[in-house]
Amino acid sequence: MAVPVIDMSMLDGDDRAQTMAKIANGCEEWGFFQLINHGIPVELLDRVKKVCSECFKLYREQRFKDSAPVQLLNDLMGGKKDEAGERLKNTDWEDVFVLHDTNEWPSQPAEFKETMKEYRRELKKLAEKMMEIMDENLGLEKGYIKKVFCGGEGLEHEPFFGTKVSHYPPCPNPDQVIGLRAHTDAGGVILLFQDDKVKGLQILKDGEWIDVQPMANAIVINTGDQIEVVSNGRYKSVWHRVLASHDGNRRSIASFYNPSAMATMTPAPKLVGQTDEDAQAYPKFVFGDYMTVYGDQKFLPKEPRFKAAGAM
Ligand SMILES: O=C(O)CCC(=O)C(=O)O
Ligand SMILES: [Fe+2]
Repeated sequence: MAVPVIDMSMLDGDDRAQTMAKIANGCEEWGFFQLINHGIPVELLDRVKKVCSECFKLYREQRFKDSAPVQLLNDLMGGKKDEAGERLKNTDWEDVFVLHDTNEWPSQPAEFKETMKEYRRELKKLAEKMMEIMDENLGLEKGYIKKVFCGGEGLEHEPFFGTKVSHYPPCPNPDQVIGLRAHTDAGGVILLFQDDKVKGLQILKDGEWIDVQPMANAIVINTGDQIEVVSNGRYKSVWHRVLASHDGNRRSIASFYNPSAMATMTPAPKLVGQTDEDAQAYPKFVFGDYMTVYGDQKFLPKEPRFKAAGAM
């Protein structure tokens, strides 16, 4: 069983209908799929890999070696079993920093900022294209999901677009700590450029953890909690996690296209009906409130989060 791989270039030709159906299936049955021939130049992806790896070496590697997870694992292996073991359960073996439109970015290597700016511009366009494909597959008007993310009719809040640059350094004891604990993503559409050699990402499918297989130059798409809400549950936000590994420093660059904090989230009225099957399955809430709840409950099931945000 493998996550679907979809050739996006097929959307332009005679196979459009079939490709749209594959994407619909990816959203409905998997919540994750890999895009190939997505139009992001391989030359740009190569530069992104290079600047992110260099940036890790320059600023992050030593910092990671001094970090709490490394200390805790040392303690555990040195015999402090109970205390360190318990704390490691609430830790991720991950180095991470986030880029968005208004924060400060690393200034080295020299090409970092320019490369990542170009990459984010391309990825944001790809996210919007995927959202239009979802509009069409769900029978919503073109631009519906984006409009909701901007706060609805007549409102023009900026959706949030963030890029998380992660490394999962080699771990001497991957049985004792996980790369990133299991969770579902809070926001809208997530576009992941994962390492083409070192695996680690897994999704929960029919009760089993399965690998999202590394594939050179593919972009992995997954749908977050807010796509689940707008689609009234037709599209699911799926549990996933990252395993730590003994060898290799896994690089992964995840871009998040999320609603504005001010946007009101609720299932699209067109997708809500009168029968038990299509009754409204999610409350109405403000996305900023959802993020407050998510901050405390990221690694817990999502249903209580919807409920808590709806009550705020
Ligand atoms: O690193 C990955 O492959 C996944 C990261 C992830 O799931 C997240 O940042 O939410
Ligand atoms: Fe995630």
